[in-house]
Amino acid sequence: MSKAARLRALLERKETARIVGSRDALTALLVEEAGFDGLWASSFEISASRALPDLGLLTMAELLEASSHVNEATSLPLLADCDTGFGGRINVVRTVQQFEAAGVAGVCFEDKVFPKRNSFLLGGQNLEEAEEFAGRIEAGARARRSSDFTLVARTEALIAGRGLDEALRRAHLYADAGADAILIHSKKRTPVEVLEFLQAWQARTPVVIVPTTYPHWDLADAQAAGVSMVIYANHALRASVSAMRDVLTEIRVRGGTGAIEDRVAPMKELFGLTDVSKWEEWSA
Ligand code: SPV
Ligand code: MG
Repeated sequence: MSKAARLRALLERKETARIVGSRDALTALLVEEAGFDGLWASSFEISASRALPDLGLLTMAELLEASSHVNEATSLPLLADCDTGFGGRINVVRTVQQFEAAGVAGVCFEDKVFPKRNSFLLGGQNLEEAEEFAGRIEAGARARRSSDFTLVARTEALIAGRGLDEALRRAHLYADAGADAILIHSKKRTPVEVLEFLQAWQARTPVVIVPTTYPHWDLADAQAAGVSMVIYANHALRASVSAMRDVLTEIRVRGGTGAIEDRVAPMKELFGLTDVSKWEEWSA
């Protein structure tokens, strides 16, 4: 089964799938090792790992390169975060062509105006006109070579404070245009507005969520409510930042690495993760 077919099967199965934000190949390996179903090439994480804010600064080629590294590291399917699609319809078409050719399983586009701002930043959000965005989805759907390649349309209507009716209107337009799944994003501290959306949506397509601000919503409850896929979008990066800060402070304060030696992964573990013995067989 191709990675694209596997992503599609994850979205269509009964059990809620869980995918994890991965900014690089090593993160992807750890996500696979931990037993998750797939990967999310997060524009927030990839930007942050280059010390850049998530403001649509990275080009399509930069996100494609980072996504390819993530994709090649494991056999898990990758859903790539392609922000607003880097322009108009023709840019979405080329994005679909390039990501599909790279073996990525699917792409996600969001209905904000370029350059987008991360959904959790304070301040307003500019939504793209719904019909214009639907046109991009329609063009992207036509541009793919394999019908298994997944197109996720993400509406930011709730993030922009435009309410449930507007979120539903947009989601229906995007599904009419050929989106395979809808990502409904919310920045509320509870899943209340996502639940309202799910109830009204009636499973017209699979629904994807990013529960960053409502982390206590039980997976079983999300599944019962009809969520097809959960994205843990940024936790591996945030865990790394916390761990690196702690260790670096301690090394500086203590004047050496002795005290933290048993808190960092042994070199042997990295040799294993990077498959050094397999590579050395080539030179033997
Ligand atoms: C990302 O991880 O880049 C996302 C999710 O798009 S969010 O940060 O919630 O916008
Ligand atoms: Mg993003």
